[in-house]
Formats: sequence, structure tokens, C-alpha cells
Amino acid sequence: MAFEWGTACRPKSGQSVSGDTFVIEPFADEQLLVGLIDGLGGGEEAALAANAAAEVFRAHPTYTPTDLLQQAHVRLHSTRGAVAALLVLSGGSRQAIYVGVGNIGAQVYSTQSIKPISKNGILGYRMPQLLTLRYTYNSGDTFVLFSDGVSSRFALETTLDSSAAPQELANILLHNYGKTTDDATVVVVRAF
Ligand SMILES: [Mn+2]
Repeated sequence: MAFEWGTACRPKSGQSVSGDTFVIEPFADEQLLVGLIDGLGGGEEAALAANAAAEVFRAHPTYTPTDLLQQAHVRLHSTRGAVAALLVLSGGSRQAIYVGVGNIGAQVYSTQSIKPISKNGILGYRMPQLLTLRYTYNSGDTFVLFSDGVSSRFALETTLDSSAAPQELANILLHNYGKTTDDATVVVVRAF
């Protein structure tokens, strides 16, 4: 098993549906497609947009992140739009590829300097020039993707146990850093 993961998600206070969603799709030989999507606004309409993007990503995990985001951009024209980040991990070569559009956070716990950033934009409305970031990771590195309903302050927290089991870490991050004023989602993947 090349990857372990955990996820935690909760809707904005007072909403029953989250406008955030995620994709974790193993494919090919020890590869993993990880996606986090935040539909604009909240509730059902936001969920509709986020789920449309998630469907595109799940349908073709072997496509490049750039192709997937372009496809989602077209697919989301008739929706509220969404922001999204994609991470592709290759277990054999320990390669990580990251491409993000809009405000999705990425924090990587590694001895390597892996600091993914996204370009401003909105799938369905305004596609930026996509930036494909490539890294080599170490066995045991931990990748955290989070929506803007989670405060990025956790990345500065020195007492946080980033080596905790992925599901435990996802729960802790959502509980301690989730904002009640927005949908909040954390995806944690440990790669070996
Ligand atoms: Mn949000």
C-alpha cells in the first residue's frame, strides 16, 4: 500500500449540504489522484458545481491535471463555478504533481521544500494560465489539502503532530481550525 488517507468535511453552520467535495482515486500502478473542490457560494447550488467537477476528475484519473481542470472549466460553465486543486502522486517514482485554480490550500510535511501554490481563477468562469508544479517526495511525507473554510494557521503550529494517522490528523485540523462560517474540508494523504 503506497498511500494512506483520511478526510474530514462539514457544511457551513446552518446548512445541511456542503459545497465542498473531494476526490481520492487510486489508478494505474500505485498512483493516486487527489482533488479538493469548493463550489462558489454555499448549499445545493455550490454542491452541484463541486460535484460536476468531481465527476470529471473521477472519470479520467489518468489525464493530466491540466487536462482535467480544462475539462471541468468547460463542464462548469452552466453552474455557479468552483475552485479546485489536483494532486497526483506516483508511488513508484515518488513524484508529486500539483495544479490549483483559486483558493484551495496545500500544506506538505516533508524534509523536501514542497510548497504548492494555486493560480487565481474560477472553474467555469475565469481560467488562469495553469501552473503545473512537480516535486519529488520522501516516503512518509504527508500532504494536506484544505478548503478556505479551514484556517491556514495550522501550518504555523509547531505543536501539531503531523505524523498522526491521516484520519486523526484530518479530524484534528477540522475540529481545531475549521470555520463555522464556511464549508470546511480537509484531505490528508500520507505517501510511502
Ligand atoms: Mn469556501
